[in-house]
Amino acid sequence: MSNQQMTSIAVYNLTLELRVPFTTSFGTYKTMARPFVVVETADGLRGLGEIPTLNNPAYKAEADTPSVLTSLKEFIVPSVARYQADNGPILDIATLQKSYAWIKGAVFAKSGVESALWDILAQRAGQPLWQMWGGTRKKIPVGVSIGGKTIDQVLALAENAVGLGYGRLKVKIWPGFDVQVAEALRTKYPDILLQVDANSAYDLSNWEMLKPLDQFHLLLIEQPLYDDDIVLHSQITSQIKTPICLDESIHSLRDAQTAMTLWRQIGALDRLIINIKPARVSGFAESIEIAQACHANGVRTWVGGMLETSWGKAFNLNFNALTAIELPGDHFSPSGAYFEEDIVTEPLVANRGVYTLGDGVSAGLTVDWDVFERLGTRLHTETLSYRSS
Ligand code: OSB
Ligand code: MG
Repeated sequence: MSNQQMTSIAVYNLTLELRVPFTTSFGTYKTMARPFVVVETADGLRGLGEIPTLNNPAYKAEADTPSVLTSLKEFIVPSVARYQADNGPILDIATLQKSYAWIKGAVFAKSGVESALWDILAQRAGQPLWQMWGGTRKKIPVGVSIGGKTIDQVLALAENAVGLGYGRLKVKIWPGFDVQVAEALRTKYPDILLQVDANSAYDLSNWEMLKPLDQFHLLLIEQPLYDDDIVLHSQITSQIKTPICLDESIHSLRDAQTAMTLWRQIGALDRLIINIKPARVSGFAESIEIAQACHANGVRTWVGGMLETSWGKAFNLNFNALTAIELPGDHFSPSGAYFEEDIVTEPLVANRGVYTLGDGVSAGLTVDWDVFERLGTRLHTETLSYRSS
């Protein structure tokens, strides 16, 4: 027991090159600066947590690399160190969460430390993450997110994705690039599961432009309105048939409960869907609670992505083993591998649109630490002690 304490927490920043640029309503991304947290323990374990930031805060606040690196270095890592020094070894997730609970926000930054500790706990237990998390589904249907600048690009990416066997397409839309995109995809793929993501590109003056989407039997429209809004999204739900999915505006179980209260008031819980991005809700512990609470209320969920490396994607796929999660997630790139170079020894592969979870320990993958070190810079290391009593 006393040899399981954390001995250090290091913060890395990796430079990752997307093979194909990714375009959303808020910008195009190609080179990503991506923080990782490495935790080491006295019993010789090393845990790795990815923080799937974007380079700037165009998606939402505190989801950008500079803010996450600052939160980790200035507040979160010192707070974990101080807590362990004062209270003894941090050996479980609840205690880790307690060690930085006083820090408001910083959900992405916190999630990286939590993921690294999950990796350590799974290694120590000799179990896959899906088992640690109570998952039982081993075959995970895989969806893709298509971010193209033109209809031709979108159709090319869709063709590639369908060719790779993926059975669910999500496409990025914005004002002037919406109904015609959905129509082009629906015409070409009459039966595929199809959904759209606006990343908060519409407002109260123009969201009604989305009403014609109702004719394309879409699974959902993701975050059409403001990134920080839940209330107005519930109000427009009564005026459109396609279910509304929240992404940006959900940070916690409490936010999900707020949404459920609002949608229940309009009698439309079946038209509320929640995208669970573990980093956006501070980690997998909160994600599990959200998945279970939504499922218990008839609200469907799915696992969102943030262009993670295979390491981050494998965590998300393990989480998708929970049967409470009903819809396919954003787990694979429509164009094959996401990055020019990834940080694991074996690529993730889905077969005919289904990823099969194995019995491998933790994420079920092996980190290629040589590649990790080559792509990354270690920015900060904190040595942890604790007071033995
Ligand atoms: O809104 O879901 C989103 C990527 C970056 C930021 C926000 C989003 C996305 C995606 C990509 O849609 C999902 C993926 O394939 O990882
Ligand atoms: Mg989204």
